[in-house]
Parts: sequence; C-alpha cells; structure tokens
Amino acid sequence: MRVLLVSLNNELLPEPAFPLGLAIIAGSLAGTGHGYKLVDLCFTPPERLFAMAQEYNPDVIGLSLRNVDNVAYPDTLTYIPYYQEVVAGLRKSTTCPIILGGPGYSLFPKELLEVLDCEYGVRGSGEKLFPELLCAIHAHDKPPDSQGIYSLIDGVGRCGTVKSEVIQSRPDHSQFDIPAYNQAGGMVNVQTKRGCAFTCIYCSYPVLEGRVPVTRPIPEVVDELRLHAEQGVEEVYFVDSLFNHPVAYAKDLCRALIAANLPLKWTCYAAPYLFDQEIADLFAASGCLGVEFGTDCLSEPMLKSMGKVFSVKDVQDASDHCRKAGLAFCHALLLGGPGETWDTVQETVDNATATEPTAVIFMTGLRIIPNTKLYDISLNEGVVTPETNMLEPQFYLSKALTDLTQNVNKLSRIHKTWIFPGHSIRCSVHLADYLRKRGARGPLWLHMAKKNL
Ligand code: B12
Ligand code: SF4
Repeated sequence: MRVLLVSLNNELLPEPAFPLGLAIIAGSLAGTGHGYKLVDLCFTPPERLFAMAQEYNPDVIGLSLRNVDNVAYPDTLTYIPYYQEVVAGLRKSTTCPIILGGPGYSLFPKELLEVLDCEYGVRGSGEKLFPELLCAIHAHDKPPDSQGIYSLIDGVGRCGTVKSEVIQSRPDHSQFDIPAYNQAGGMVNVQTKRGCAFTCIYCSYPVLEGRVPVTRPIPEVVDELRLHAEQGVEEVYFVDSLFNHPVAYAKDLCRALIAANLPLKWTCYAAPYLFDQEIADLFAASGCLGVEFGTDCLSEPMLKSMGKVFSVKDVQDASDHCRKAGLAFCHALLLGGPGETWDTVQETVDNATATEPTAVIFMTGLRIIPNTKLYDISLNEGVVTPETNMLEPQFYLSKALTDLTQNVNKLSRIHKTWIFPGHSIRCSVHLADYLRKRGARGPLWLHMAKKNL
C-alpha cells in the first residue's frame, strides 16, 4: 500500500520538536512491503501537503498529533481547529482512510476520532500496531481487537492502562529535513526508555507510556547516537519522561557515551531525586549541557500534595551537584495544585531562588488530564463533571491564588531569567528568533541569562 505519513505539529515554541514518534512509525514500515511518503508540517505549508496528497494518491494516511494544546494557563492555545482544517484539506484531496496517532491523540483517543472525523486511531506506542492495522485495512478485515486500536468504522476501541513497551523499530530519518531543525534551534531526539514509575498526581506521561520503565539496550542507543554524529548532528535531546531513572541504567548509559567519545552535546528532563554527585559528574563528562528538573514546587506540603517523592533538601542537593559538575540546570515549576496558597508559592520562589538556577520555567495552573489522580480530585471538588469535554483545555488552579496575573507580573520583574509560558513572559517566537540569531542552540532556557530581558 502507499502510505502518506504526516506530522501536523508546527509549534515553534520553546523550540521545534523533532517528530521522533513519526520517524519510528516510518521505521516500522521497513520490510512490510508498504511504500511511504512523509510530510512534516513544521516546515511545509498545508497547501503543499494537499497537492502532494492528490499526486501521491495514498491508500492510507497516518497523522501524528503531538500536541492538543499548550498546557499553559491563562494564555491557553488549542491546536484542534488547525487539525480540523488540515483534515478537511486532505479529505478534498483524497478518499482514503485516515489513522491518527501520537501523544496528543493518545490522551483523547475517542474524542479526537470524533472531532476530526477520522476512521482509525492508535493509542500509545504505534510501531507494532500501525503495521498490523495496515495489514487489516489491506485485507479489508476488521482491525485487530487489541488494546490501543480505535475505529469509528468498526466500533473497536478499548480504554485501559497503556503498558510500557520496548521500542521495536529504529527511527527512519530519511525523509525529514534535519538541517531545518538544526537551523531553527531544534535538536534531533533520541529515546532511551519508556514509562515512569512515579505517581505525580497530574502527570500524563505514565498514562502515555506506562508505569514500568522499559529501557533499550545501551549499545543500541549508542549506535543510534553514533549514526547521528556521523551525519553531522551536534545536539541531541533525550525525550525520556525521566532520563535519570532507573539511576543505574542512566549511569551506565553515560559511561558508555564517555567510552564512545561521540562529538555530541545533550540535554534532558530529570527528577531531582537520587541525583547524586556521581550522576551529575557522569552527565557532564558524557556531553550534557543542562538538565531540566521536574521540580514543580519547593514547599514540603505542596510536594506531598503533588505526589512528589522528593524533598526540598533533595532539590537543593541536586542543584548543588549540578553546579559543582558545571552543568546548567533549570527548575520547571508548576504552581496552583491542591492546597496551594500565595504563602506556599512564596516559599517555592524563595527556595528556587536560593538554588541559583540557570533559569526557571514557571507554570501556573495544572492541565487536567483524564486517567490521572488530579482528574478524580477535580471531579470531587466540582472543577469538572463527568460530562465536561476534557479535550477543551481544563485547568486546576487553587482558589487561593487570586490576582494571578498581577502577582506573576511582579515576580517576573524580579526574576529576569525566569520564563512564564502561560503569561507570555519571555516566551515568544520573537524572543526565540532574537536568541537564535545570536547563536543560541538547544533549549532556550539555557540562554536566558544572555540578554537583560
Ligand atoms: C520531550 C517532550 C518535550 C520536549 C521536546 C524537546 C524536543 N527537542 O523535542 C520539550 C520540553 C521542549 C517539550 C515542549 C512542549 N511540549 Co512536550 N513533551 C515531551 C514528551 C516528554 C516526550 C515526547 C516524545 O518525543 N516522545 C517520544 C516518541 C518516540 O513518542 P511519541 O511521540 O509518543 O510517538 C509514539 C506514539 O505516540 C505513536 N505515534 C506517534 N505518531 C504517530 C502517528 C501515527 C499515524 C500512529 C499510528 C502512531 C503514532 O507511535 C510512536 C512510537 O511508539 C511528551 C510526554 C510523553 N511522555 O510522551 C510531552 C508532550 C508531548 N508535550 C506536550 C506539550 C503540550 C508541550 C508544549 C506545548 C508545552 C509548552 N507549552 O511549552 C511544548 C511544545 C513543543 C513543540 N515545539 O511542539 C504534551 C502534549 C499533550 C497536550 N496536552 O497537548 C505532552 C504529551 C506532555 C503533557 N504535558 O501532557 N516537550
Ligand atoms: S512528573 Fe515526572 S516523575 Fe512525575 S510522573 Fe510525570 S514523568 Fe514521572
């Protein structure tokens, strides 16, 4: 069959995100006999996609939906109307079935099939299910009744927990414009594991990838990185939910990277938990430029309320270890959870400031995602009801946080290297362009100190 694969994401902030998931889907077609063409709407206007779809005349289209919205409050952005426009354009160019997939899709599998009026969806890891679904479509069979495949035509679709799955196909980058990502400050992405064992109340990552971390063989990861380095890639982002857990695996991977001596720099998400001096040193020695800690808050009662397993002291220690190792670090803060008051916010702000971070990403309001503990709390408190359309961005914000905008504006004037995405402060395409033109590469937060903003 002729398969048209499309990455719909065109969000440029905080940087263009290389669609690794779709590259893995493309890789899963190797040896299946299906041919494919790939269009990445990050750098291609939709009109070109429509023309190409008409010319290629695909038997099936696979759409990758990364983001549903920008999870930022109060300046919330939803991408659904744009997706509807793209699907409508494709429907004018072709008559073939459309399969949806990707992390955004996987959070709202039934809702998005309905809203976009597409035939099939694959929830969670797609590299095994997508070729299976193609086989079924080719044979005019009902799709396999597997947890993960949804169909409007055949009424298939079971909710349930996504199981962590080992990565089963190598990404195929051949039809992507990697130089365009480099030029726009993006990075090539690599995944070393799936799943997160922690239980933070709001988090969608275990919903998407499962609760048991499943790691890839280290030599396989190093081979993938070597291939990137040979093709001139200089910076890599590890897209793991948490790069530093399981700790022993992360340390072994760093040792393997040191031994491989690849000319690559990297950044990642990490937890400020069991982040000792040894791991900070290994990160630095293996090419790490900076670490984005999923800190969320720095007041003990709020850490507990958010389901965090670490303490304020753990965060202080992790920050010290980074500083000693020469690593840049940033705290991603998420304020406004159950029980938050301006006093607990102030405590977080004071403690975060004391760690002298390179930057802070300061988010207010928690996007409520179905199948999380926060969803249940929100139901109990009447923030949402079972009938609420959760595809429309719904946020939890503690009622005690009155005068949000004024207070955040005040904080932003004091903390010049802090970024406030939900308040559009130090987070704009204009600023990104400004920094990129001055040579900033990789995550923008690494460069916040470069200009008096
Ligand atoms: C790493 C990451 C980032 C990094 C990206 C760095 C980089 N250089 O790419 C940073 C921190 C910059 C970032 C930023 C943002 N992110 Co982010 N990010 C992630 C994360 C942790 C991993 C994404 C990833 O690459 N996964 C690895 C790949 C291999 O997996 P995958 O894409 O899911 O693909 C698999 C399946 O989905 C499926 N699949 C994928 N495509 C297709 C297509 C078809 C046809 C099929 C059948 C299957 C299929 O198969 C693939 C292989 O198994 C996810 C959470 C998560 N754990 O998934 C959030 C996530 C995707 N991000 C999210 C969001 C919202 C954002 C931001 C908008 C936040 C913001 N305001 O800044 C920005 C947008 C950036 C952009 N330009 O788009 C949300 C999206 C959901 C939503 N509510 O919309 C997520 C899910 C997290 C969340 N908060 O819930 N992000
Ligand atoms: S916030 Fe981080 S540590 Fe907590 S569940 Fe999500 S990915 Fe895991």
